[in-house]
Formats: sequence, structure tokens, C-alpha cells
Amino acid sequence: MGGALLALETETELRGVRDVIVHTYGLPVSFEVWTGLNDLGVEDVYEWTGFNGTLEKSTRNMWCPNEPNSWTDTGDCGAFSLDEPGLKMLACNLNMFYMCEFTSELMNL
Ligand SMILES: [Ca+2]
Ligand SMILES: [Ca+2]
Repeated sequence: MGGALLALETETELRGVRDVIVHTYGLPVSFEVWTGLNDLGVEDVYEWTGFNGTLEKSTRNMWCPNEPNSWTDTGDCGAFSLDEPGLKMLACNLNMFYMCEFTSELMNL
């Protein structure tokens, strides 16, 4: 059985997870939560750790406004902004909550 840092593949998942975090766990909407998104492998190519697939830059409803802009700073890790809601690239060493997900595919490994 295993899991991985959260991968938000669709807008439906993004909004559903946001509702769980805010309404079930009561996290303030000002919080940001680490996901598995990163461009550590290839700068400006956004991959989900532990899952196949990338998040295209052109998928506007998944990103916060003006994101991704991580080539302008040290932002190589993807955070989930509950407020916007959407994804944004930040410095990987920030100390924040993180979220994992478990799928049947991963659990069968
Ligand atoms: Ca997912
Ligand atoms: Ca980057």
C-alpha cells in the first residue's frame, strides 16, 4: 500500500479537494498546501510526483492567476492555494501543510 503527494488532475478534483480541506478539516482559505507538482526535472515542465502525467501551462482553470511563473525565481514546487483556488509554484523549502492521495493503482503496487 502506498500513496503520493496530491495530484490534482482535473478541475473537479481541485474543487472537491478544496471543499474537503476547508469544510471538513477547517483550514483557513488563506492557507496553501503542498501538492506533488514540481518542475525539478525539467524547468517549466510540470509533473506530478508519483503519478504519470504533467500539468499543461495552458490549462488556465487549474492555475492561479499569473501562474506558472516559476522560471523567474526559485519556485520549483507546486502549492494548492485554497483561496483562488488553483496551483502556484513556490520555493520547495517552505514549511507548509501537505496532502497525499491514495489510489487503487498505487495500492496495488
Ligand atoms: Ca488526483
Ligand atoms: Ca521552476
